[in-house]
Amino acid sequence: APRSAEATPVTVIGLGSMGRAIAGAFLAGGHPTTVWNRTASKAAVLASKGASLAPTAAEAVEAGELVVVCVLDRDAAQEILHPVTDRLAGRSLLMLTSLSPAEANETSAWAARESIAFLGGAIMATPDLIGNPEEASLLYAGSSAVFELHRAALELLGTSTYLGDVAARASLLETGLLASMYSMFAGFFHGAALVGTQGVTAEEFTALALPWLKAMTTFLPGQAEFIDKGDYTTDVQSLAFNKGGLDHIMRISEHQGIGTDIMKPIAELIDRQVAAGHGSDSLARLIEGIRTPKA
Ligand code: FVH
Repeated sequence: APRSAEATPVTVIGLGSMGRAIAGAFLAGGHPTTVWNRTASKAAVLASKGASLAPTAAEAVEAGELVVVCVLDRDAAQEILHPVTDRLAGRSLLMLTSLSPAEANETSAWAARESIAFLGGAIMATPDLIGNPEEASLLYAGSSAVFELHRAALELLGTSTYLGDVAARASLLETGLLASMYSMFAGFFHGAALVGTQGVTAEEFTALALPWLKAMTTFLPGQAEFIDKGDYTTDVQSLAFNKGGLDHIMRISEHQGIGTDIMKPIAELIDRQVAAGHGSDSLARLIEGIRTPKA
């Protein structure tokens, strides 16, 4: 795309598979884009698309109003950024390196001490999805000024959601979303193993699982309401009712000779709540058992 006079100069530090996709999206959006990577050869394709290659991280920082860092982890990011702290002062720093919530808050506090405007981010996408707003979602937390100032550039990467000024939030929400994803996949794998004992293929199972799971997601807002109110009173599908369902799954799974590693913890969570006298409450009460792990 032609470079527009108004497009903010951006810098991308870290050209692994994600950093290359990010820099590519900025270039496609017409932003003057400077890149730096420890292994310089990874910048070649971006150079052929018009990126400027900075010989050092310091020079890369100086070229960008928005400096995006997407390297392996916090230690790698610190190794690169701490020696160039003075050059970052007065610029916008967007950290797209995966950080824990505590690391995100520490990085934000460091940036504040050094007069660096800091925005933390979490990428809910794989590199091939970057640039596609329907598939790629990015979560941001930290400086609202940085988010608003560079919003148009950020939208080039994917759908952008700002979560407030506490930097830890992006990482925390990312982790919650990933936990939901892994448990959904694990449940699907359990189901596929179970039906496979009677020769049903995973493909056949998927054709039924897709509309089923989609229909089940419509119950999530109702579950959220129970949780947020802290009131699990219900007259439908109580924990006692769901205990019957889980006992059934455990029995059939054992009978069919497959493992119960995925389902057992769910059955145990239900058992604990029922044993504590909450059998008539909603399934959403399981969150109380998760919040207070078994001693
Ligand atoms: N790829 C993905 O699907 C996920 C999606 C969710 C978010 N993650 C996070 O993004 C960060 C980068 O991930 P990546 O996939 O680009 O990772 P790699 O392809 O392995 O590239 C790693 C880059 O980090 C550089 N690097 C590593 N250690 C150092 C260091 N000590 N000093 C300087 N740079 C370092 C590495 O450089 P090089 O090996 O090419 O020289 C790469 O540029 C990550 O936080 C994911 O969790 C991606």
